[in-house]
Amino acid sequence: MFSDQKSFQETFKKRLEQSYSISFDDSTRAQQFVTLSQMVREHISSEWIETNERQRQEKKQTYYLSIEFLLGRLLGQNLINLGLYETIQSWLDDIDIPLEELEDIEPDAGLGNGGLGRLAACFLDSLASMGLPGHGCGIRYKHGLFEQKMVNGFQMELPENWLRYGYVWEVRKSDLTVEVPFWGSVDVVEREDGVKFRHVDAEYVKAVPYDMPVVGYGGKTVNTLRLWSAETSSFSLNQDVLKYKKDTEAISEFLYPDDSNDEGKILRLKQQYFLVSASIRSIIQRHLSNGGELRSLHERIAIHINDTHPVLAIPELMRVLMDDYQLSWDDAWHVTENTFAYTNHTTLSEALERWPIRIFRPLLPRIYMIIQEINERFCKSLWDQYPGDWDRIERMAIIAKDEVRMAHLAIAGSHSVNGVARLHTEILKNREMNEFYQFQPAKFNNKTNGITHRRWLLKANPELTSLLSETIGEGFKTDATELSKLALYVEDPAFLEKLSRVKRKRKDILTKLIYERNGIKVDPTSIFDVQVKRLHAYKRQLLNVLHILALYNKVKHEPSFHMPPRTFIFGAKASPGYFYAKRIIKLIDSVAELVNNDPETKGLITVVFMENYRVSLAEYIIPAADISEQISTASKEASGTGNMKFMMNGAVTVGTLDGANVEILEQTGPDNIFIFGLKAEEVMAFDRDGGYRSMDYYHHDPLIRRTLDQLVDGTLDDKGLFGVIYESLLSENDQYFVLKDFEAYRSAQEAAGRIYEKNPQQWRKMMVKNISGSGIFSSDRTIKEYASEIWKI
Ligand code: 26W
Repeated sequence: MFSDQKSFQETFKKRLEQSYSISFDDSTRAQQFVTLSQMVREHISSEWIETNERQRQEKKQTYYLSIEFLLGRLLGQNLINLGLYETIQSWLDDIDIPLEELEDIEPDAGLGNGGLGRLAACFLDSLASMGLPGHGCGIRYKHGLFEQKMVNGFQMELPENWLRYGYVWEVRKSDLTVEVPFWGSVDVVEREDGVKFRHVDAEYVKAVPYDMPVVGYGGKTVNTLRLWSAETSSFSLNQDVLKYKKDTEAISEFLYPDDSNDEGKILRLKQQYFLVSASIRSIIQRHLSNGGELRSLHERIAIHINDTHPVLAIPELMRVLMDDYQLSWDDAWHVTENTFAYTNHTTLSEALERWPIRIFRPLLPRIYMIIQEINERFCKSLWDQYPGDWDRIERMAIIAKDEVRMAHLAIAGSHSVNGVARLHTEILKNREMNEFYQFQPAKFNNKTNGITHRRWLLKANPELTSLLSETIGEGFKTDATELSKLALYVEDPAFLEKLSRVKRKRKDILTKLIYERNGIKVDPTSIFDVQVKRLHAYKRQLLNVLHILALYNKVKHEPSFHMPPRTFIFGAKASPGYFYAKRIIKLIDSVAELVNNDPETKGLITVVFMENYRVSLAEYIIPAADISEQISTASKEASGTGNMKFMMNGAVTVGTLDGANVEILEQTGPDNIFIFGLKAEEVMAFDRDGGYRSMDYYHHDPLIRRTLDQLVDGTLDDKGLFGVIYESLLSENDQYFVLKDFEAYRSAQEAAGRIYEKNPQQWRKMMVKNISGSGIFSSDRTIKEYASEIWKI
């Protein structure tokens, strides 16, 4: 099919005509996209089968359980990983089809929200690319993360619909369907070998797997991402069939359904159990069919729990081993503890999952019982270590205060607990999880996040990829640490010139896209200053936008003030129920209105909010950035992964010493990054002891005062829209230290602008240092660490 141009073109045309009963000349880009993708999928299938066969012999496999997989588009990436991209591009070109246009037809598989889901996708790519036996398990949401529509500067949410035209990359495997029980009660059965339990009168939901191929670079390994879809089961005899159908299908309908009421909470809990119950049983079936023993399951299988969402896998494995296969508690626990490893992705306490017992117990009666038993044994072991310390035991218990604490269950049931950047892991050990760390220090370890350079460099930035290839050879494609070779060229003017031409090319492409999408003409010679990530108070998009407003004020009121032209680019979705975050989006829009249209700042300050930020948009934005905004309140960002993507594409970071920025600084050196603001220690000291008064900054800094006043004096709107933001900064004492860090941020930005404008050669060297230091942030490095230190694969 892909062996020579002629047979490729013939097959392509013939299949197009046969599938759509249409002549090739009349076919649409969408039809061409589907046809090409189907051909690629078929091409993959033999390697896919072979990988499966090979892995049956493998000593040990990993399963990565995650409620999110943020894959983005697959056609282009698969072609790259198969080594076919450029070939197919030219063969299609020959029949007047631009491959990029076909790629643009593909909807993003947007089954995730942010960093956690994208990390899971990068990990799958690295596992397959390094030939490791590692598979993903997730949910096939009918609708991924909502589509963001901007209406008068307000975010509106539309249901996303990636399956609308069918999805070429999946294979439905009805024969591997699993039944998942909910509700009902637990029966006690007396048997010769003791008391056994049985979940009875349950309502069953059918979990149907859809498999997606995960093609590794070089095409030798094709792993599997198995996504489960919920369907009605004939095992359930229901009074109210329509209600049962609706309730069942809701399980795999939406990612993160609204959980502000009990009904929503039940649905989320159902999703979590649905994912883990189906996954655990399919993992065990496969293990047994390979001739494996259950007592030594942990020697053949490692299961990773991505944050707490899949943590019910722990009691579920216990249940299956005991109730279905008659293992004793102790044997089952030994297997379970040694099978699971858990990653924490946040220190924000509001994101730590806890389920009210009143919701949990009726929905999952047998699982609840097992968690009670785990809790009792866990508390007993705490008692042995800390006799009489009731308070500590209550703080550490898995069930307490009428709630099930998912993180505590994860720690108790796993042999490994890791954070996602060095600073984050230290904070877990010393603060958030300190008592657990004291109790079992050996469990805790760090695995600094990474990103797959195959998507974020080879795919997203072909221009930079070719320049790198011609400069340092192709080795970096398989071993990203070879990017360090680039450091040799930091003084090479010819290379620096080429590098800046590549950046300019990417900026031109983005400039065109911004014009198409936003109708705004931006200047590609201006500084592209970019902040794209989930909208959250701790990430401080607010600091960025207030700084823009302050610059506007300086231009208007300080005659001697000078700044180089800047284009501030934002992309962010706010969680639908997160009122404050949505208001910040509106603020960005209002500031854009003001500065983009004022004759005094027009062309000097431009603000662009790009709608519906997602993986495929990130692939356009990141390669075009000059400045990467990583400005979270220190101690709050677990790691960040966008920071790494920007660095690898030659953007220079303006950032706080938070998350992985700390490790980025080590790679670039202090002269090639703009670090500012409070340190994590200082933030945590203020959080603990108080002593910060935001009002002082308002009173003592005229620029801050003028800027904040504009939130409420009608400059931006006359309906009082931004009062809540004003209040959060002043009457609510600025929880995220926006005002405290303001001056340091302003001055870091000024320093960056000065170098960009006055010393472009130095700026280019900074770009080189960022690219050459970024290899360590390939997820290949991260996955090697997981594989050797945690999974032992
Ligand atoms: C509904 C519960 C819940 C809470 C928080 C779901 C999802 C979240 C976040 C969106 C989780 C997340 O994406 N965390 C990010 O994980 C990245 C990968 O480790 C880190 O780089 C980011 O710092 C962290 O915020």
